[in-house]
Amino acid sequence: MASKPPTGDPVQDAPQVAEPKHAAAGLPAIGHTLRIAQQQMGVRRTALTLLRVNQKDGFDCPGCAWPEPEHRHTAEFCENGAKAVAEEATLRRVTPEFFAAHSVADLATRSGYWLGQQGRLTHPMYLPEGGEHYEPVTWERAFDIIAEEITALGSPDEAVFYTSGRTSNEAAFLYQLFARELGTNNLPDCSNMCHESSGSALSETLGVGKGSVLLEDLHKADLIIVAGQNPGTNHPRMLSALEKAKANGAQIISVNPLPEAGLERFKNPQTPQGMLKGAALTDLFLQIRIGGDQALFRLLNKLVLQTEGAVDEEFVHEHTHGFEEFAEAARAADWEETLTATGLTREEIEKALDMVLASERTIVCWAMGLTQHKHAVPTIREVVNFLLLRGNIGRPGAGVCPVRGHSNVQGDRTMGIFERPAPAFLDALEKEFGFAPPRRHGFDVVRAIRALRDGEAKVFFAMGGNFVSASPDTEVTEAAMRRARLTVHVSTKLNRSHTITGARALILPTLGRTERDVQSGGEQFVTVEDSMGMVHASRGRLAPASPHLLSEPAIVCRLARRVLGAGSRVPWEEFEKDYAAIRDRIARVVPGFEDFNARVTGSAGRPGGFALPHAPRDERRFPTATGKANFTAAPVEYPELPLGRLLLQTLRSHDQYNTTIYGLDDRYRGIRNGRRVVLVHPEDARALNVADGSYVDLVGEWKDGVERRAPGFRVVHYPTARGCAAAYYPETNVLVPLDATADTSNTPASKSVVVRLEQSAAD
Ligand SMILES: Nc1nc2c(c(=O)[nH]1)N[C@H]1C(S)=C(S)[C@@H](COP(=O)(O)OP(=O)(O)OC[C@H]3O[C@@H](n4cnc5c(=O)[nH]c(N)nc54)[C@H](O)[C@@H]3O)O[C@H]1N2
Ligand SMILES: Nc1nc2c(c(=O)[nH]1)N[C@H]1C(S)=C(S)[C@@H](COP(=O)(O)OP(=O)(O)OC[C@H]3O[C@@H](n4cnc5c(=O)[nH]c(N)nc54)[C@H](O)[C@@H]3O)O[C@H]1N2
Ligand SMILES: [Mo]
Repeated sequence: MASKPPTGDPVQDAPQVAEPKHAAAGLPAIGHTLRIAQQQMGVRRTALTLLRVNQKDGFDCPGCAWPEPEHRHTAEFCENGAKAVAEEATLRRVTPEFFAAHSVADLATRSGYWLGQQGRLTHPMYLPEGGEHYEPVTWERAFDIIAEEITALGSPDEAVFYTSGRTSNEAAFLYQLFARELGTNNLPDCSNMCHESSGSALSETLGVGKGSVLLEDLHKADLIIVAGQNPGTNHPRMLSALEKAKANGAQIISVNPLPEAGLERFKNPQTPQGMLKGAALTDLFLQIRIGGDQALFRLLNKLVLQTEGAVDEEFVHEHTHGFEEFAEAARAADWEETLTATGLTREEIEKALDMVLASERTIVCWAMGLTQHKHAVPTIREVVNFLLLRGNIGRPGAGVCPVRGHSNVQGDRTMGIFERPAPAFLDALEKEFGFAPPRRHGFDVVRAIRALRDGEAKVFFAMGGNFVSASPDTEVTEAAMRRARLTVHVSTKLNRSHTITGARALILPTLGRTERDVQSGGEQFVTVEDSMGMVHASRGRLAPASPHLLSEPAIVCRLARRVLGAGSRVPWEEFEKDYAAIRDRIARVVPGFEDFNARVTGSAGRPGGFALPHAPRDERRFPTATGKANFTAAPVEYPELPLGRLLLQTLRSHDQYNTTIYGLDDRYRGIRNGRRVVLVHPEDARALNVADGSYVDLVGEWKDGVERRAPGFRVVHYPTARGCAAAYYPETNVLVPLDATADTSNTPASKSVVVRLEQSAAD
């Protein structure tokens, strides 16, 4: 039997703190996973479901975007993937009776954890203007309401269509098609808050905004640098790849303000040796100050340039542009400034240089620790400079590896979910469907919030996600949402975004990855693209959480038919009936998807799927403005830290998936039973006079002078880099100013927030 959801709230947040761990995974991880899974699903369903994750005829793990090895054991699942599955396949239900018992005002006082624990949404629900409770509504009426509000707009650009990264290729393609036939490019997505900085930096320098390595490249590398990423928690299956790379002789440098357990040692639960002892992963740990990465790579580049024979002259000459200007900037890199920016020692940087020079094949992996800073784009460009110098792009065992978050966030972009679509993509849509898509750029996440705040956007529609909690500047974002005429969420689970609504609101419940999707044309499957550009099928097997759910593609098709009417050029009915018809169109519009249906279903469909073409990786061809790989030379930046302040990064605990909270523990960091903790170096804590165990308010300081306060955080003395602090998101999103974003990519700078600590009133 599955257990009942918690009833009381706020759930008692009373953090207990022990020593952080030095290894990830292993037996306790599996025990812990099964406990969480069985609470949600019961024993039988747990066994049935977990066996299907990432199998050839099963569903794609909704956990993360890390790719699948070609041969995998039946029981190979990771702890956090299993938690993501259990969260979706839970037996708990949120029914119309639940909404009758809880007003929206009541739900708005609940924690995100409590909301998520209530279970799966079962019926479409409607909150009428002035209403206090959501009421059940038919699908027809729900689409009528949306059509009414969209038709009343002065322009289609007053509607915003958000996407989170679990949406399948098929649903994403239809969704952008609907928005564009309606007449807007307002397609913000979670990528805007995630790897947008990677996309911006990579498309400018390499011509493709995606990673250039495949899984097998990791196994062949001599050196893997993992910067700004915590794979032990967020991409646990990556640890197996790092273990294999090590076994093949690779060295690993980890660059991080925190000593993350997963990168220290990996206890592979799949092998007996791994379980006992575990493999040490990191050979060199560079405990960098927050935001110091650009300075670090710049200095390494200078040192490489100064080393006789270290530059791959032939590659630079043949394939790159802008070398001289870059080299001049790099030569000006200064040791003193770099030591200040990074907090590292000269010896550490020299040790790193030796490893760099000894490596013939180098890969740099990164995630949010690099992308969510004001200078994120120049930082990632500097990583590209670093790889170009030694010809580490476009050959086996080398390249750029931005490790994506949501399981299909990369695929959604490939399908056209983007507020600034390439003209070639729009041309292809126009040719295929015969309507003229809008060419004006749309709103990204931050601009969408401003538009809602300023009354320029009036309808907000979300395909998944939890916009209100994931977005920065919580108070500003919530006020912006409340100004909307209509807010609509296509969701599997209850979350805070359902409680902070426009004048009218709808919740449209949908099928999850694990569930069987039957349409009038028969049983359907969908496809996804992983972090390395591999496309494969995903087929759910469980009975849907409720008979009233519609799939995401069906929701878009019915919505489009209702809103666009007979004038639409798109055969929506045909698409809803059989998703193969959608894939046929994708094959004609999106390069790399030729013969899509045959390749993804036929005998050619390997378990890992098929690889999308990637010109820099496959043929050292760089589709940039110059036709070459571009070196770039930006001034070195790093965050300024006023005296008596700390630089706060907002990150994930081990028991959460973004805004979905699985539990209150962060096991590897030694924290239990609470999330309102702030990790501070003991020396900094002493200087600031905050004892371990005392309670403080985190107070943001930003140039607009507005006070942003997150109250009541327990101080934890923790071995982070000096001057730096860490606390969990989404609780700390109140501190991230809407206007504090990365240059070029406009990604919220949620990894470098200047804060002061104030003794909490109640302490
Ligand atoms: N279980 C689980 N899996 C997930 C997610 C989840 O929430 N839970 N989220 C998914 C999503 S959408 C994403 S985008 C990924 C996120 O994956 P990660 O990027 O690993 O997630 P974060 O917890 O934000 O961790 C950021 C890491 O960067 C480090 N860091 C912070 N600032 C800096 C810096 O200035 N320089 C350097 N070098 N390091 C820095 C932090 O100490 C931390 O180790 O994970 C995906 N997978
Ligand atoms: N301060 C701070 N803010 C951040 C970050 C940070 O590191 N620090 N990270 C940013 C990043 S990297 C990201 S990606 C964003 C995440 O932003 P989002 O993607 O918007 O947020 P999630 O928490 O992943 O969304 C969870 C919700 O998705 C719904 N859901 C789950 N599965 C499905 C499905 O299959 N279909 C549908 N329709 N709905 C589903 C459920 O209702 C659930 O409540 O947050 C960003 N915000
Ligand atoms: Mo993400």
